[in-house]
Amino acid sequence: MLQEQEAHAAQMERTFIAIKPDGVQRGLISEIVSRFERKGFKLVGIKIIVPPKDFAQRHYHDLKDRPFFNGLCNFLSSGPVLAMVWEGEGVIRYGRKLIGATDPQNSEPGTIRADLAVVVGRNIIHGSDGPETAKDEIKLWFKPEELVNYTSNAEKWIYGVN
Ligand code: IDP
Ligand code: MG
Repeated sequence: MLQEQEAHAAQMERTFIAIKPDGVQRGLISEIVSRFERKGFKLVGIKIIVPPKDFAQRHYHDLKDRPFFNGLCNFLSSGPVLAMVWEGEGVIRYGRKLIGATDPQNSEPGTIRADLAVVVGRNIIHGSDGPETAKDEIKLWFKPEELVNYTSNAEKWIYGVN
């Protein structure tokens, strides 16, 4: 039993997920949050903010040489963004699966972008693409005290570990 608990604890991860201004304006918050929640992932941080342009540039710094970088940063800072941290086993990789491919035209049906968006420049949601980016993005968007550590009553049913 202890081994199971340790294995479970070792696989626990956190990822940064954000609903971009298009998703917020289109009233898709509850639809998107519910997909992560029903899956069994745990919400440990959430806030709504309009990120300043320089903050958007920091968030997307990896893309600074791409032709769409300026438009992308203008867009991210054009309205409210719902910033979240989700926790769970494999949540970084599986979160990306729930989100779907970057271009909604190529995302698999059933994914958030396929079901709810049409073009790459308005693909409604962001998710960290790996453990390092997850760590950096969580640190950029949230202060440590804004993240909540708690045990959900559902966890033993989700993971089969007490
Ligand atoms: P990701 O959001 O799936 O991780 P990235 O390649 O990291 O995709 O790109 C970040 C964001 O930049 C995308 O979600 C999308 O909004 C935007 N983007 C990516 N490629 C293009 C493009 O070719 N034209 C316009 N916007 C793009
Ligand atoms: Mg990315």
